[in-house]
Amino acid sequence: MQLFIFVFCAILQIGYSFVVTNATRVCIIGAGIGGLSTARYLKAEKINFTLIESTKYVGGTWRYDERVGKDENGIPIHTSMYKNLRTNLPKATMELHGFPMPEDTPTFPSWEVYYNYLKSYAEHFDLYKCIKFEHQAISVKKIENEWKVKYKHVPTGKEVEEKFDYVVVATGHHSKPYIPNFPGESLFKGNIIHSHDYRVPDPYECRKVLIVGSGPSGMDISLDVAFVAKRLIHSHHSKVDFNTPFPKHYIKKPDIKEFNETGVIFTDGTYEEIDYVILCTGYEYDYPFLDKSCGLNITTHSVTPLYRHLVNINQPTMMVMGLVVRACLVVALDAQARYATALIKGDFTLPSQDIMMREWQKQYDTLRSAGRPLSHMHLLAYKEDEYYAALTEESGIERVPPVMFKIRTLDMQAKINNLYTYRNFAYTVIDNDTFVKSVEEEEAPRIFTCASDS
Ligand SMILES: Cc1cc2nc3c(=O)[nH]c(=O)nc-3n(C[C@H](O)[C@H](O)[C@H](O)COP(=O)(O)OP(=O)(O)OC[C@H]3O[C@@H](n4cnc5c(N)ncnc54)[C@H](O)[C@@H]3O)c2cc1C
Ligand SMILES: *[C@@H]1O[C@H](CO)[C@@H](O)[C@H](O)[C@H]1NC(C)=O
Ligand SMILES: *[C@@H]1O[C@H](CO)[C@@H](O)[C@H](O)[C@H]1NC(C)=O
Ligand SMILES: *[C@@H]1O[C@H](CO)[C@@H](O)[C@H](O)[C@H]1NC(C)=O
Ligand SMILES: *[C@@H]1O[C@H](CO)[C@@H](O)[C@H](O)[C@H]1NC(C)=O
Ligand SMILES: CC(=O)N[C@H]1CO[C@H](CO)[C@@H](O)[C@@H]1O
Repeated sequence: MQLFIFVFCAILQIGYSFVVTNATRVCIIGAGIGGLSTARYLKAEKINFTLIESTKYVGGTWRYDERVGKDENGIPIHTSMYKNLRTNLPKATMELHGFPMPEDTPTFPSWEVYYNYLKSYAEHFDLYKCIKFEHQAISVKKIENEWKVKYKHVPTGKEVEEKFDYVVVATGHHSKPYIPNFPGESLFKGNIIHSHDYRVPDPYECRKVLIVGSGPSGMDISLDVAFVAKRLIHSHHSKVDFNTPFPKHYIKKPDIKEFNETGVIFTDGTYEEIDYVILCTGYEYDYPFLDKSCGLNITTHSVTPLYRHLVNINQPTMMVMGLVVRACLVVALDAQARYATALIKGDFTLPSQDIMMREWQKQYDTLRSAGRPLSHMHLLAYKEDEYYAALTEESGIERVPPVMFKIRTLDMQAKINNLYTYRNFAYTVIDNDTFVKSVEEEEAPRIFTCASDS
């Protein structure tokens, strides 16, 4: 009997595809775009799942919350939204499969318009009743052939343990701030926050503000704060040649050398007096609930080894969604959810663990020999469309059309040309490969309320 079980399990392990029955159980962690999409497709296939979400809400990071720190249940506030945020990608690249946004949606909607879209998505596919709100995953363990997931009802602390065949991790990765240490920062008398806690520009009115970092948040928050600040100092080392006509009170600086009581000395030896610092230094990958038995190696900026940036090679019944960067993340998440569903349903089987590992090792070696950091493992960038093609070729899911990548590329160019005007363009999809770019009516320029620009 024992031998029989062993052989049976071994067969299951080689193919990595269970026969789906009503007994197959999937655990989805997180009800942001990744978790909601996965729930939608599993539900359509009548595959049994449990979706746990630590807050009372769907939509993940898209639900703005004016609070920072902890919520009413003592859980760290997850969202990194700020009040004036508008999407940095046009709506065409942020639409979920077969669920168009309302006609009157602006090309670059506010967080609020987009969040309402996500809520209507959850309503349309009747997902609310499938979600265990205010339940937080606290431990995920692989024991023999099963996943043991422990989760907690946060208001009462009551813990539950459930067994699953598959685990889909969809907890996002824009929530735990990455905070570098700077020499002398403990001397500094001003206030330092991370962009995760940035909400409104009001506290910076007529102040001297230092923004650190030039990622999407660094660029966008710089503009938001510059409207009210007296002086906006932007420290970064991006090699991108931003052509934006910044106002005169926007001052570009290199990296920080050190802080003192009143300000910052930069690596070029110059000094600026500073009242407030906003660190737009990005986020850490953080999956505190994943036990060692999951077989993933998680560092600040990497999660390895993964197949297709999604499947945990050491435990291929676990998927970690949305790790890719420099991509249309929403359509990427949607495609990953369809791929995951096809895998669980048994529409296709994964290659053997050996083959997946060898492929991963090849990518790793290429990266390392090019002297690039491990974090670049998750970079899609110009390989984005190839990624969608590969997902489809392997799993048979409907392909994300190449037009998505094309629009993102042009939007990125427009952003580099002028951060103040890139949202004045509209992108209309014509077919899978083509789109039309047009100029929308320009908004009235916002004025700088403290600094004069003359
Ligand atoms: C400021 C900002 C602006 C952005 N702008 C854009 C944009 O313009 N266009 C674009 O395409 N993308 C943008 N993004 C990227 C954005 O992350 C994705 O659009 C998308 O929201 C990611 O969805 P997700 O489901 O992976 O994660 P999230 O939206 O982060 O959702 C994760 C969910 O998991 C829950 N959770 C976390 N831990 C647990 C746990 N232990 N147990 C249970 N539940 C848990 C959280 O409460 C949350 O609801 C932006 C991100 C940020 C932070
Ligand atoms: C899912 O599985 C559980 C446990 O076996 C069962 O109680 C429940 O009815 C199933 N749900 C569906 C929709 O099949
Ligand atoms: C901080 O350093 C600058 C540049 O050296 C100097 O001008 C300023 O007085 C220093 N501040 C204090 C409080 O020492
Ligand atoms: C995890 O990855 C880091 C970064 O590549 C590496 O230094 C470390 O040895 C790895 N740990 C394990 C257990 O594989
Ligand atoms: C667009 O692509 C989808 C998916 O590959 C395909 O089903 C559809 O026929 C294509 N449409 C056109 C007009 O080519
Ligand atoms: C995968 C599977 O077998 N699903 C079935 C579960 O039970 C419902 C209701 O009896 C069926 O409709 C599904 O096909």
